[in-house]
Amino acid sequence: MRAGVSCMRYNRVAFDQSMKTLLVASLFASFAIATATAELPSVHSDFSEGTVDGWKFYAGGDPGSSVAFSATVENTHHLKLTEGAIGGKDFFEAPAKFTGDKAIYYGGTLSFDIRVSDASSPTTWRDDVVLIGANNTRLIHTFSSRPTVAWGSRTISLEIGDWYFDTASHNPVASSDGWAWNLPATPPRLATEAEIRGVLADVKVLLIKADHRAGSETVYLDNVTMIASVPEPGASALILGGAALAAAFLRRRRKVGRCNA
Ligand SMILES: [Ca+2]
Repeated sequence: MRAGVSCMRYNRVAFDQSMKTLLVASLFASFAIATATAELPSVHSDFSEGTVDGWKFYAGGDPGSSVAFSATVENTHHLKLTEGAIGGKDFFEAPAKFTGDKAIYYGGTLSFDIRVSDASSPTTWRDDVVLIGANNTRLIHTFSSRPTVAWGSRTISLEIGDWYFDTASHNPVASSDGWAWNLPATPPRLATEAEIRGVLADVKVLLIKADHRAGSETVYLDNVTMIASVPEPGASALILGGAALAAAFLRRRRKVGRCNA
């Protein structure tokens, strides 16, 4: 009899605790699901604010070249680089939001829209996109086709297979500012996963080439987007926390079930 009363009291307390746990677990679970189904971390420049959004002309190209916001042509609100002279190799340089610790972007993508004012007399330069990491380590991507006078979208995987690896010392031709941009006709080799992760862990510079022909030109850029392949570490911890609470609730329910039996 005493054992029965004790078990009833235990059941009531256990039931109350279970309900509280269920409530907390539900809140946690819904928050975790909302977080997990939310968009993956990303960085974006679509120039919709009507500014260059921090993008600039990479020093080392033509002294007379410049990067500016442009609202003309068909892609309203984009970036354009106008070559002031024929000579150095010009790049768009991404703002700070595209640099720093981008480790969670391994396995993600980098994409953008690009077009050129004149596709004649293409150069043989092969470094279409360059990611510079610590100690001048560089990941170099080469387009399989040239940009054209019409807007075209490019998507590059931030993982093994799409990036060549190089360091300044491996490059045979150096430009005047000490960087070596002119790759040999055959890029050195594909970057390894460790090398790509190494550069993404500490991105110093992201460059997109704006020099695609032997002669002056204007290059247009829009919708630059980096998307990660995994949620932020904080979101993962939240999901694990929700799962742990749900597990604790299930354990407690089983205990109550045994008392009733
Ligand atoms: Ca735009």
